[in-house]
Amino acid sequence: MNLGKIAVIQGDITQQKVDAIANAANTSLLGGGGVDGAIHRAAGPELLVECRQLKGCATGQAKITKGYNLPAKWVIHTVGPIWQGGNYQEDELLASCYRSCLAIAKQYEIRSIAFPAISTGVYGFPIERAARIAVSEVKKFLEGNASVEQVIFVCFGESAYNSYRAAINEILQAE
Ligand code: AR6
Repeated sequence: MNLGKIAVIQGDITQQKVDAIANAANTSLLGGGGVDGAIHRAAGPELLVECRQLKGCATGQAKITKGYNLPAKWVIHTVGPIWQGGNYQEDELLASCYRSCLAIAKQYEIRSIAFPAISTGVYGFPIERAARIAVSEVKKFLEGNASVEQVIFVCFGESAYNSYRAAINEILQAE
């Protein structure tokens, strides 16, 4: 599915040939399971060495490193909220992750960026709700910034893909 600057695909984010990939990390930035583990494995041990120097990252914020052995030049590490039922600023913190990653992308003149479905794995954020937040934050950013030319949502599996397609139909095509 490709709508101008925004694309949704099923696949593995570590394989994406883009300027930057986002990582769904934790506040330590020292690696973990899920997409974080996959990114560290594919990038190689130098990624952890650079991450150690960053001294962690707050929830909703983002920090950049090089991509090392990844096809992507950069990794933008962000920390999504842990879902606690929806009354603990989870929506706003997740939106802040996308905004923070895109602000860094702009600063580094990154033209293409791929995002995983931040917080929707171990952190338990409902995928449909997360997809709507992701799509609407990216849409808002692209409307105000011309430097980023391509945003790819990389879905791990068909059900995430379907959630993103639904969000895109709702948010982008409702105009
Ligand atoms: N490519 C694209 N998406 C992936 C990949 C991949 N290779 N692998 C998993 N996903 P999660 P979170 C999807 O749990 O919920 C880590 O341990 C996955 O299906 O990786 O933000 C961190 O260190 C899901 O849709 O991240 C933190 O401790 C999405 O990526 C914690 O997990 C996010 O799932 C962060 O939890």
